[in-house]
Amino acid sequence: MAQLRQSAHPENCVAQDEVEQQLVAGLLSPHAHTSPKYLYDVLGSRLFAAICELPEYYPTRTEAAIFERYASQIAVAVGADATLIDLGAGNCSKAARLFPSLRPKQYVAVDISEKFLQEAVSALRQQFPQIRMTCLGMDFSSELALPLAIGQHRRQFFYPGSSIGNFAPLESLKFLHQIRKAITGSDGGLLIGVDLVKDKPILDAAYDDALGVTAAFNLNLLHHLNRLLDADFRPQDWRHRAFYNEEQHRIEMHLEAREDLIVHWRQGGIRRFAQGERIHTESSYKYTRQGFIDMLQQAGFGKVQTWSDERNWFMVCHAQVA
Ligand code: AVI
Repeated sequence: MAQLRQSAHPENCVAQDEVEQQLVAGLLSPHAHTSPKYLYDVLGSRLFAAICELPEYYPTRTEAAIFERYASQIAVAVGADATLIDLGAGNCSKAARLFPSLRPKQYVAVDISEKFLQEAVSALRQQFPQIRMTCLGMDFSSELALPLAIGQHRRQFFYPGSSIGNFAPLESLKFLHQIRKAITGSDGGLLIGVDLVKDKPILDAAYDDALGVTAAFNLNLLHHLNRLLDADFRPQDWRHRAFYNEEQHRIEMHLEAREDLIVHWRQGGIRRFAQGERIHTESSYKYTRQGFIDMLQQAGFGKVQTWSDERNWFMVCHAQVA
């Protein structure tokens, strides 16, 4: 299930006109752009799951291998009996794999679609009856306001998959700061997966795979926009473009017009695109180990422990409150 993803079905929870206003403003701007959350309608979420299986897309399996290899050290850092708060939980499978080693007291699954969470969590309840489980349907990308009923004790946030990379650095800092503020006691922390800077050809291939699954994921956004805006985008008029921007340390994903085009949407909305003009649909920032540790500390965290794979392609961090 998808990850900035906090918005698997944005139209279900944000007021429709707010969605429309945000999308139209992005499309009409000189450098057209859309928020990556709109990549995750039902088909988009399935395509993202397929991306995670691709040979070129290393983050998911590299992170899983780190969690497996260092399970006992990570468990010591997190500590038993925590309130494990899984941001963008999706089908909860990543957290569930850690339950036997982390042994949390309470598990709080947070994602945009509460219905989807309920299904995933009810299966887990039978498997792990000793863990109290709660589902929270909310879009935490703009504000992280947890209900008072969520345990204040040993809050350990879990944000895997390098979803942090889909925020621009300043937004990431703001988001990490919000997590820090939501950790009420002195014994909480954050367990987070971060994709690391590496050679451009590896990154380019991870976001432009030979089978064209990432291209389909990107182009599917146009179907989603058509539904949200009553627009007339034709995926065949657009080309997937994804590349690593070495100066900005980020993958940029765009849709590029194959020819001069006019797109219409509801209430007379219209945008001309010249051949080669692009819509920027996602950025995926890559960090250095020290750069990310500095950001965690700027956000108010204290001691940071990190674990990585042999190639140093991906990193799992545990940050304690200061
Ligand atoms: C969800 N997120 C961390 C993915 C990434 O790598 O930035 C989304 C993705 N976009 C294309 N491929 C994967």
